[in-house]
Amino acid sequence: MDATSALQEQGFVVIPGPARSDLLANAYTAAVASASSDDIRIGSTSTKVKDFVNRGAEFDNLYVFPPLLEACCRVIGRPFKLSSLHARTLRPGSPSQELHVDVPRGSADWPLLGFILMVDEFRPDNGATRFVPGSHRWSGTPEDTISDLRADNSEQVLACGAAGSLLVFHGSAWHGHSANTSGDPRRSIYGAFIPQNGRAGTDFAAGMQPETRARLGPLARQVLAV
Ligand SMILES: O=C(O)CCC(=O)C(=O)O
Repeated sequence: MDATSALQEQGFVVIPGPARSDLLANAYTAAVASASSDDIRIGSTSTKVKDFVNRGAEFDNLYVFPPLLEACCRVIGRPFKLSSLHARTLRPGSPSQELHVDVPRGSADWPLLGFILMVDEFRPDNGATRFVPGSHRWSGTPEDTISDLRADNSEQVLACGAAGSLLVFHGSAWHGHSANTSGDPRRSIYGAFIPQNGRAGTDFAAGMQPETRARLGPLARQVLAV
């Protein structure tokens, strides 16, 4: 199945990403190490660092990557903008995340196009994102339908890929990270696009650093709505 059909039929697809995996890993390490504590959130399974629009030129080509914008055109189908771009390190020993959808149908932020850039390889043992294929077309949500949202689902499929791969998905697809039973962190940069009239998770205009603004071309300005 080609990438367009996979996204349409299954609700997710893994494609080659925009950056060399070794350069990406180095840039991620440096960006996370230099983040101030205000920008870091330590959750129960993951450590997150916000706003990767302002953490270096190495990340600029991600949110204007042509296959990602083409996926937005197909899934969102009207003018869209970037809503968020964060880093997530899923710590070793973390349990599965609850199956969920990213926004409710009917919200101004729907349809949402999600993406996850795999800084490390995503494998069955390190928390690869799990999806229930085709669920983006169902009207029900996991909360309405499933009693144990963390349990393995009989229909779930793991979105595995080499470091540097890009996972692109429909925000209505039932998904969540699986358990990281490996001894290593699983690192990623993740974000979402929403319709232009939706409410972005990050106000990129307010947080824009002068050096970032100086690098932005017309396409990036449009995508960031700045
Ligand atoms: O990192 C992942 O594999 C999925 C994360 C996710 O779905 C979320 O945080 O909403």
